[in-house]
Amino acid sequence: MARPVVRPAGSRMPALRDLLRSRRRLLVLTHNNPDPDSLGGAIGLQEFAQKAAGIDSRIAISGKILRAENQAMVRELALPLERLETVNLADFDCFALVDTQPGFGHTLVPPGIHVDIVIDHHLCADAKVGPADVGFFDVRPEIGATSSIVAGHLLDAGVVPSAQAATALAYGIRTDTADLSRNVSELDLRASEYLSPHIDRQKLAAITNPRLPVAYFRALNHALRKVRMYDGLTLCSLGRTTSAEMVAEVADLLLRMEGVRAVFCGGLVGSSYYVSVRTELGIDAWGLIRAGMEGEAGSCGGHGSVAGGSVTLDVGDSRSLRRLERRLERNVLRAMGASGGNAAMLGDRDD
Ligand SMILES: [Mn+2]
Repeated sequence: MARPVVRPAGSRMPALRDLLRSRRRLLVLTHNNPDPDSLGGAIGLQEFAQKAAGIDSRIAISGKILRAENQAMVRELALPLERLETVNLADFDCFALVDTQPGFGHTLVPPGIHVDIVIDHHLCADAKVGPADVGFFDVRPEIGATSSIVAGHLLDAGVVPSAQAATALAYGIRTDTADLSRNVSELDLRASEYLSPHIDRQKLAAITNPRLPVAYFRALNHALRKVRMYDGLTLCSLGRTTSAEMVAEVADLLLRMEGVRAVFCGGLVGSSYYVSVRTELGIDAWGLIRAGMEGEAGSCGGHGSVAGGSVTLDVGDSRSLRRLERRLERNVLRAMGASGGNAAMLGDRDD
């Protein structure tokens, strides 16, 4: 499959290929509740292992595939995902993490395994490993999507991507960069161009616009009633909600509101309070989420205009939830230099 290519100077591809060639079987892991970028990166790395290094691999996930679009991605592209708890780790002599790093709050690395490959684009204060601990450590916060980094390695190896890998990688890039409109680097553009002729357009359309369950509209309706608008800043705590994805989705939607420069959204799922931050160009989302979660027992990560995190609530009653919501709101308002007294509500108005 490989054809000769002129590789850009400084490509890290040969190091990845050589490491994989020295192993027999690779297991690719993502963060919990994998999103399109992590799934795209995982499928792309599987393709790289097969076509550039000639080794077999499998992909194991933990948590659930939550968003309707992400479920459609798995279904339409027939992604070969297995549950981490059903995989026999002794079958593998190589382990990779994509779109996350060991130590991140939303990532489960099974005890006793050594991670050999880390490919990611997040900044995170909780990172437990660095380049010295991992055979191939490729973390580039300046890149919009992990899928772009993986596609770059396929490109540098001269691999012609399958429709499955090209479509998955392209959808990963598309979701993490909001259609190449935010956090975009030269590599994101180059990767998109490389993948474009190999994408299954029909499947991509089916993934982008899946039917949505009634429960989705109920959760959205509930969320919109909780929106609090300050000058340039919009906050929304969904209270108890269906999934972390719902929190992220509401945050994406609210950033589109006229005049809004930053969005801070949260919602409780089980005993975890998930936070999503979205910002306009010029406001650092990671800085804002760190300011918001100051003093809380939680973890967060992000890059550019997108950040996410979670806080564990030991007592998940509504009083502790409300107290947490108030603490976060106070911190965020202070960080944005806004005053707490003048919120406008979106819901419960007759106009
Ligand atoms: Mn990503």
